[in-house]
Parts: sequence; C-alpha cells; structure tokens
Amino acid sequence: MNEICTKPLDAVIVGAGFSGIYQLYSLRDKLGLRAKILEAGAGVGGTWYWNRYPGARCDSESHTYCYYFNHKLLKTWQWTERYPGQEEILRYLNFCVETLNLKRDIYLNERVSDAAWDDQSQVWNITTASRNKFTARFLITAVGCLSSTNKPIIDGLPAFSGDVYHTGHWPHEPVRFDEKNVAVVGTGSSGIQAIPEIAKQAKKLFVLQRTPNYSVPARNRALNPNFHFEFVKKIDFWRTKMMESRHGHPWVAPDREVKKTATKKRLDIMERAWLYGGLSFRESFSDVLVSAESNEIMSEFIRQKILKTVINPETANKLLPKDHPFGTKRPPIDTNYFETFNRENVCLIDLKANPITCCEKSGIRLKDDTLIKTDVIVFATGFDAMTGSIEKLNLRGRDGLELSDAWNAGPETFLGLTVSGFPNLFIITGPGSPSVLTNMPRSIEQHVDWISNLINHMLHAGHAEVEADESAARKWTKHVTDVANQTLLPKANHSWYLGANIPGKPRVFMPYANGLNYYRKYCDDVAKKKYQGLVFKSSN
Ligand code: N01
Repeated sequence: MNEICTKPLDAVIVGAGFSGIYQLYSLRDKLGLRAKILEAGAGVGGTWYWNRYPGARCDSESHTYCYYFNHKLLKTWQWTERYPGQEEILRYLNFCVETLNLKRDIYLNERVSDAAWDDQSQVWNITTASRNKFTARFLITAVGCLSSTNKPIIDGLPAFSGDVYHTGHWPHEPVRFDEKNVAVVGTGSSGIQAIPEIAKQAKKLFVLQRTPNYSVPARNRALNPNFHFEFVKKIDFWRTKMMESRHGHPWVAPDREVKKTATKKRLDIMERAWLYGGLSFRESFSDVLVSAESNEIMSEFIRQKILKTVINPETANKLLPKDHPFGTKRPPIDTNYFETFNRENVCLIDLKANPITCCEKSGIRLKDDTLIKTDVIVFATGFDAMTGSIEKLNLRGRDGLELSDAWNAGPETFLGLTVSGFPNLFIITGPGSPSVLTNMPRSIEQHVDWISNLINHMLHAGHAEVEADESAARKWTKHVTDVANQTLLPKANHSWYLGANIPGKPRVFMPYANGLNYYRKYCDDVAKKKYQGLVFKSSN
C-alpha cells in the first residue's frame, strides 16, 4: 500500500481501469502534473477486475482492444486469442501499469464516498470510505459505464440458503458448480457468455430468461504468432481505420442497404458474415440500424439460425427475439450459447410467461407455483449503466448542487465530458458520448487526449476553472436525443441504453449515436474554436 499523499494535488482520477490508467499517464508523464488515482478495488483493471464470471471475454478483437498511445506497449504485448478473455486483459492492464511505472500513484482500496467543489479555494475536496481526504484542482471520473451492478429486489432472497452471485461482482476465489443445481437470471451479454460455461459443470442449469436476445457467434480462435508481428507493422493503418469508423472497430459498413440487395445476394453476405463471426456481422450493410424493413430481414435471419440450432422446437421458440429490432440492445456475441440448450442438463424458463414471485430457502418460486430447487443463483442482470457509478460518488458542485439533483430528469452534459455547475470535473466516456456504442479503448484514448489538452490549455492561459456553459450542455443533450431518434436504437424500450432496466430511472437515450468519427471531429472543432461551449474563470 502506498503512503497516502495529503498535499494538495493537481488532479484526482477515480478508477484504475482502461481510462484511469491512461489519464494518470497523460497528466503525470506528458503534462508533469501531480495526479493520483483512487481505486475502490484491491487491484487495477476496472471492469476486468470485477467481472470474473466464467466465460467473461471481450467482444472487441484483441489487437483493437488495447492502448495505442505507446509503441512499447503495443510492440511488447502479444495477445493469444482473437477475443481476449478476462484473465488475459487483467494481466495486460497490470503489465501496462508496471511498464509505465504508475503503481506509486495509484491508491487501491480507496472508494470515493463524496467529493465537493470549494468555490472559494477553487478545488475539489474528496473523501474516501476509509476517511482519507484529498484536495485536487481537477477531478476526473474514470469509473466506467457498466460498474454499478443491478441486483433485482426479490421477496425472500435473504432467506435463500444457497450461494448468490452477480456476474459484475464475482468472487476472486474459483466458484465451482459441479454436482450443483444452478439458476442463472438474465440473458444479456454476461449471461450469454456465462451460461455455456456453467452448463458444462452444473448438475442442472436453469436459465431464467425475461427477454430473448439476438446473439451472433464470436468464432473465437487462437492467434497465429505471426499475427502480432504483421499487426504491429501496420499500427498506423489500424489506428486510422478505427478512428475513422463509427464504432471504433476496424471496419466500416459498405454502402449497401439490406432491403435494396437482391434476396440471394444478401443471404450470401449474411451467411459469410455469420461464418466469420463477431460484431462486424451488424456492419454487413449500412442501414441495419435505420431501416425497420432492413433490420427485420437481418433479425429474421438470426431467428432462423436459432430455429436450426436448437433441437427442441418449444425451447427454440422461447429463445426467439421478437420484441425489439436486432442491434437496438447491445448485441452479444457468443460461443455455443444456443447450442447449450440442446444439453440435457439445461432447462429454459420463460419469465415473461411465468415470472418470479419470490425466493425461498431452497430456491426460486414462480407465478405458477413451480419451485426451482437450486443451490446457486447467478444474477446476470446488468448494471445501472452510464450514470450509476458517477452518481454513487456523491458529487456536489457549485453552491452544493448535487449531481443526482442536476441529473434528476436525465444526465445533461456537454460532449459527455463536462457538466454545467461542476467546475473542473471531467467524465471519461460519460453519458452523451459514444462510449458504450464503440470499442471502448478508442473512445477512452480520444477522451483522455481531449481532457489533457484542455487542462494543458488552461495551465498556459492561466485559467483556474472550466465548466460546461449551461445552454451548450442543454443543446448537446438535445442533439444526443435527436440523433438517437433518427435511428432504431430507442425502439428497444427495455434497454439499459435508455436506463429502462432500473426502476424509476429517467428514460433518456444516453450514448451518442452519431458515431465516434463524427463525435471526434466535433470535439476537435470545439477545441479549435477556443473551447466554444465551455466557460473559463481565472483565480479568485
Ligand atoms: O447486462 P444486460 P449484462 N428479472 O443489462 C435481465 C457489457 N458486456 O451484464 O432484457 C429477470 O445487458 C435482462 O432482461 P431484460 C455490454 O455492453 C460486455 O449482460 O431487461 N431478468 C437481461 O436479460 C453489455 O451490454 C461483454 O428483460 C432480469 C439481463 O438480465 C453490458 O455489459 C460481456 C431482471 C441483463 O442484461 C451489460 O451486459 C458482458 C429481473 N429483475 C457485458 N433484471 C463483452 O465484451 C434484468 N434482467 C462480451
């Protein structure tokens, strides 16, 4: 444990995941500032520190899911699989911290419990759960978009005598399911990854599904050792390709529409993309997220794949996603998800037809009075996404304004990065930025560079404070909604993109849907125009 620094700092960064690590490096090693990370966990890694459930794996391809800002990191680290698994990503992030010599500026086991802006001294006063206090001129939240777990409130759950886990807060000790009956609640990306792995071990696995989900095969594979050397030779090519794309992945949808492509041709295209696997399937055409007619053709293609894969027709029918267009909820990619329902030890329960009424000592009771006898319940029920982890920091801005009050009707930001009334606060991948719609490391590097350039600008110009102009933030937030409404994305009215998975959360489409390429140009333009949309103030 590092000795706690009580001297005033230039910056406190909250969180030691992908964003916090690069932000610390940028402020400390590029700008020469005194910066520290406060991290709630006992190790670095963020998402990849907490999400240790069986099958946890990234859905971005490994050579794209890493830092690009440092050639040494890129050259040295070699990924072993097409999609990196949790354990490998966590090792990678620890390797980056070691290589960049960042450890001494990261305080672990320090969960920020509140932070208040002091208008007089123009600093943030930050307190952690262990009652340590920090003062810093800049406060940067790097808490991730999917960190605050959503565990449903079910009557009687405390009386359940078995083990209860949440995929987003998985124990560090190995969890064994052998000879056990297991119930998994939730079939989002986490459930879809965990279910095939748990099914291999459990005596009996009950999958409790509320909404059937689309999923595309990942087609993970080991990487040929030459892959790394070829990739490193063309780093600039890969970087440019990703930064000029909509989603920060190294592909751009060709200029062709599903509905205008002849039936045989579009089937061939979809078959090829299905065989190749992964998220690029969605990008086989340009209009999947804007034309309901085109989307339905692709959605039906996936439904037919499910019907062909799952042997029991009743189970197959229950698995068919029908109430939202493909891609309007975050599309999972899987390894043998639908195939798992052909195993004799796996039983699918349709919670829409037969909801959970309560938990009892020995299991989960359903509306038709069935008792699912289980030894373990795994909640794969997601997160209070995008705003949950930021609001948990109990931020108080100018005049004691609480962030949860400022965001009462939904998050309002300028570019997803700054909030009016909260001086010198920056949010990495905040609501109103492309974040969760993109390959995260690309969005993170763009955010960190932009924030660091702005801080550098302030240091040179002698500004003491910066915050979003109120009308610029309002305008940006309206633009975020308008852009989403031009797509099919808000059509999945139970999606966490809209906050709909959390009871009482305002229904606002939170990520910026216009693409990383467009967003990046917008941010650059704001900087070029002397940070139009931001308000600066000098020292008191
Ligand atoms: O969470 P989710 P997740 N009773 O919210 C169900 C990223 N990620 O952890 O659809 C019963 O998507 C809920 O049902 P419904 C990725 O961005 C990435 O799986 O709301 N069920 C749904 O089925 C992803 O999108 C990777 O009706 C309840 C499930 O639980 C995000 O994290 C891997 C319920 C929650 O799905 C979140 O994914 C994993 C209740 N009360 C995660 N409440 C990769 O990189 C919720 N559900 C591959």
